Amino acid sequence: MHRLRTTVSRLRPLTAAQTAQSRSPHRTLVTKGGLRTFQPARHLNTSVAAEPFLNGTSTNYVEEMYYAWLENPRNVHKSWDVFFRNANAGAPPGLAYQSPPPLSGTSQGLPSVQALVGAQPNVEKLVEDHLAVQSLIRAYQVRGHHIAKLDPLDISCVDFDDAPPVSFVTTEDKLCLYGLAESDLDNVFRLPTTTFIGGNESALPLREIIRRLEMAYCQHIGVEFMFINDVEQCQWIRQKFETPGVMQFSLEEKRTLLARMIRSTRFEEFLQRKWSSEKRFGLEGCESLIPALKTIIDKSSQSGVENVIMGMPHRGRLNVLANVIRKELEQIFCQFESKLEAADEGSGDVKYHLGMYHKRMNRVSDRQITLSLMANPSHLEAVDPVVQGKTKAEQFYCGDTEGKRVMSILLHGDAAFAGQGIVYETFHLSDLPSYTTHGTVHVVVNNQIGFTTDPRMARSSPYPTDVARVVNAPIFHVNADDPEAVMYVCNVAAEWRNTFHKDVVVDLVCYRRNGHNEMDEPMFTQPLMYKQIKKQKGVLKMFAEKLITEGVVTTQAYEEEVAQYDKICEEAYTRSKDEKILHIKHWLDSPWPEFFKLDGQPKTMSCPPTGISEEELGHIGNIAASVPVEDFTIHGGLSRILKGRANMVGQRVCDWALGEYMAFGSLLKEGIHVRLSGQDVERGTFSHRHHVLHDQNVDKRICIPMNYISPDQAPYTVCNSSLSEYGVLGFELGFAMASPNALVLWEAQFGDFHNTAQCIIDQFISSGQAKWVRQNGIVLLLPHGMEGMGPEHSSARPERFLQMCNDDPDVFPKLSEDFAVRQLYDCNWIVVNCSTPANFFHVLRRQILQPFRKPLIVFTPKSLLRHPEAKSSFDDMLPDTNFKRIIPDDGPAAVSPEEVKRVVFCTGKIYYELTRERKNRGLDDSVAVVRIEQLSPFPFDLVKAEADLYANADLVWCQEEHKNQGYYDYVKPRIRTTIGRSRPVWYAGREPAAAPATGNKQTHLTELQRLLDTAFDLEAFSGHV
Ligand SMILES: Cc1ncc(C[n+]2csc(CCOP(=O)(O)OP(=O)(O)O)c2C)c(N)n1
Ligand SMILES: [Mg+2]
Repeated sequence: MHRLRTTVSRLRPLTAAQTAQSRSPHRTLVTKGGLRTFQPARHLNTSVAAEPFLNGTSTNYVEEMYYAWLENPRNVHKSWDVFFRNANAGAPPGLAYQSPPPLSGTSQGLPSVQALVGAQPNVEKLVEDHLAVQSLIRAYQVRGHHIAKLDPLDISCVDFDDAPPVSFVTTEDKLCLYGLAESDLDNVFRLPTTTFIGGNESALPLREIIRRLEMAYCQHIGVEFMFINDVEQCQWIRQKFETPGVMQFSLEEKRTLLARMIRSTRFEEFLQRKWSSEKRFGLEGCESLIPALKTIIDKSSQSGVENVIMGMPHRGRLNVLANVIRKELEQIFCQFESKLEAADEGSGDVKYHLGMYHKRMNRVSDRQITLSLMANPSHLEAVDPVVQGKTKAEQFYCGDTEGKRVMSILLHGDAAFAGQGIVYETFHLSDLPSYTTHGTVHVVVNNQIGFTTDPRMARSSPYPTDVARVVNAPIFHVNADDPEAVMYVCNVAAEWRNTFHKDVVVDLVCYRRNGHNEMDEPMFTQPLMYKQIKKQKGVLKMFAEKLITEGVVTTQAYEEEVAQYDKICEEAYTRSKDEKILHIKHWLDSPWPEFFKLDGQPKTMSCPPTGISEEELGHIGNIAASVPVEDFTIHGGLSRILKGRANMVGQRVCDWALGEYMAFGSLLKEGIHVRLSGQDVERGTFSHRHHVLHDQNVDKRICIPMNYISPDQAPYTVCNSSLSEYGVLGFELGFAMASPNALVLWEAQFGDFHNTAQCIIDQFISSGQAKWVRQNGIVLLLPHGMEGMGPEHSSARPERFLQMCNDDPDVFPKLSEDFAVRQLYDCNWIVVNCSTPANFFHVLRRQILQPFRKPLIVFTPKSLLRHPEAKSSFDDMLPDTNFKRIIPDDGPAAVSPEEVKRVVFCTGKIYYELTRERKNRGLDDSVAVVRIEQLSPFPFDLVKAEADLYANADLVWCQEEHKNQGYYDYVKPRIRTTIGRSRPVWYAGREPAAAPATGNKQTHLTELQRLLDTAFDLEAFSGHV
């Protein structure tokens, strides 16, 4: 009602001359992208209340009539003509409408309208009927997918609240739901601009309208798109599915499709024949996945995409490797041979987790294309953000700002897509400026089961794909037993992605012919489903029969094609027997050829000094203290911070934030891209960083001084992320995979939040290299420290990271000249807790200057950010200075070490509390405090030197964390190994506890004092054994 009022009240009378001149331009039928829209610009004095047929639901129809009349009064029925003329002439409310004149047999207006008019007794009925037809069309567009024949098994478990849909035509008796009757079926109705079913016709008989809608929306494709907010995008989709005859393929396309189906099907059959008792998570029941992917790739390649990065779960993975990525078959087959020796270090991984990288010619587009499938863990969907990060990085490094050259495809299982929260987190990155990959094509292998669980127990939404609606991604459900329909939607999906650069989902509704894996008995849990599946004819057979019947191929040609592929498999199988050694390296998804020697080894085993020149320190420091653009007003508080930085530069010292600045700035200057991502990282959670300045007077005007260091520097990316850890950390890990020449850092808001990303840490960061021989230099900045802030926000859980380090606590390593670097090379990740800005600066630079890549975990401070003593002189950052794995005591204790009674080993911020307490107690010459800055790999050599230096001292490990947490369990056995167990290693710290910290400030302080008392009570351990 409201909309009509506003529309009608905007209609205004036209003079005859105006009408003649300006009718057509006001009706925009086709605009950008084929969109047909109205732009109402006329005003007509009439009243809704006084014209009873002008009710709210007739808005569109009246508009349609009005514009048709504007184009040519003959386009509409005489009664409308009279009405609009009267209204335009300013007829008072209620008087614009007159009863229709009697119909004459002569032609007036469109023939279709004539037929329509002939059927309608009066205008009121005419309006109602047209509205009915409009809502009927809309109903098909919105909910046609509810009744589409999507399920090959026809046991559909999609549970709509109102299923079966009551307000739907499908049978003629339902016409009454729309106020239409069977007698209307042959009446002709003008089609609204929101449909393309007419093709070149603007009006159709109702019967034909329904038939075409059923063809478009209710066959083997179900299109879900009407929730999309963008009208142009909706129109685009309507056009793709509604245009008559749109889904036709050439003979050649059909034959290619058949060949792909043969490969997909016969590959699984071959594996089944040769290794019937091996797990392979076969694709049987969804063989059309292979042509689906190939279609998406072909179409994208034709649109200019050169690089496709894919992530997928177990189901059909070997088939994708063989038939999409084109991994050599013998390499796949030899993985089934259990006697193969492993050629690479590390654990390796099972065959259906490994990745792959391959550059080849795309036959359809005749262009080169690089395809990679990322290695992934068993953890379903965990690879999604990793793929997105890698894709973003590849786009970034080749200057592809719109995603025209690099794209990602993500495959999903139905249960995992609906159940795993990481899917949602990943979708929410899809349109964020620093995280978008400009559209991903998602393909769901919807076999209507997850392991043994059927969808009624596995999700609360009708479809497994509903999660995609949050980002307005269109969802194309398709019956996977119809390869042509699959191919069609995949074409549209690829076109959508390459047109709008937004996500799209293809839901392949299929079944799983066998159990979860080939050993599993599905009848235990899904007896009825599997009875049906046993009756189900294979899709290849059905499709081949169809094409043979259509005369597209002969039986003989089909059989020859099958035999030819079987032969290819047999020959590869024979060759695979010659393989004696298994090279995981052949399964690398992200090679860095120039970074390593040809054999994949690092080019050297040394790391140059990580310091920089005085001049550079001064220059970067000045940038950090400045606003390098004109007329930019920053906040007064920030001016003070920048002034403070300028003072520090004048005094040649750095605080934590400035140390970080020096590291980033110097690397950028050396051409290394730096990307810092995480929640609120631009300013820094603790308001210490301020890498992005905001103009206080101009909205969205920002300045990133770090990008003003030097004209030929690498770009600096600093980006506040969505409030996600799992998704964003995965993304950054993927970003770091693309190039070794980038420092990619993820910062947790507080360190303890990292555990919502635990899967990325456990499955990828800690063990990725061992499993997939793939290095990664990602840096995790985890704010950590007991500041009396309560159980949360205190601990980044160092114990967890240390527990996953691969160095042996019981073996004192062989020392060599390159020990420090070799140790780094051998470890699975580096764990540090720096106590000085200079050491933080060095460890960040070492990440890049070392000749290999390792993940780096940094427990970063909170109170030290502003601690007056936690500053470093430029002297500690000059050329020839390096990261210090341990920082020995340099006070009176070190002058007369033999007098020292105790060595307190510690790490991180407790150092400052220890030295203050030591001073207060006057123990500077009898207690040495030694900081272990690099916890892992453990600096056995340097700790030994310290223990030897203080030969008469007892040894204490002091930490502020609880005993069952922090570092104690990690360092104690290693210190003991270092000293040959000649002395005990005592503990000074908090007692074991369940929670990481107390919520009571007073208790916090009491605990702290108690542990300091223990650390400096030289008798504390006497008599203990
Ligand atoms: C995060 C996670 N939880 C549990 C599992 C164990 N698991 C392996 S496959 C599977 C069922 C997956 O179902 P679906 O996503 O529908 O894929 P399908 O096997 O049917 O292709 C489960 C639960 C897993 N791999 N990952
Ligand atoms: Mg499934």
